[in-house]
Amino acid sequence: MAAQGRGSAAGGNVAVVVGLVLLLCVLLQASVAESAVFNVGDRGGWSFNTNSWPTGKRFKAGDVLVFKYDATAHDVVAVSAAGYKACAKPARGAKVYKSGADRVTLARGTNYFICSVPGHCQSGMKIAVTAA
Ligand code: CU1
Repeated sequence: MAAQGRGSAAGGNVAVVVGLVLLLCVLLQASVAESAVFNVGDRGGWSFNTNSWPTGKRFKAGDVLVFKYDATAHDVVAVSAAGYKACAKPARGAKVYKSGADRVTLARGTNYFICSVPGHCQSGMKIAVTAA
């Protein structure tokens, strides 16, 4: 392939294009590596049985979780490990998100979120996301 193109104008152009495409790939990869954006629950959004969604995914501090849901039916509350485990009523002053399209930046360590509507957390509307 390289031998065929050598010396011809067409071969030179192909090499330039390939070089540019490679450069673009490297640049895109670099920007992705800085911080990733995850849609919680993928297409289903933030809903029941989302607790298994983080399984097998790799998160880093600074990555962004996007919670999409019907704001009249649900919310998102950042809770402690104990609050997550027990599906406890969030403590006063807990960070509550309720726009229906919330973006939350992950802190290093494990980040816990539940829906505070009674019964929802117990139905799996909870996630624990560990950011490296
Ligand atoms: Cu809910």
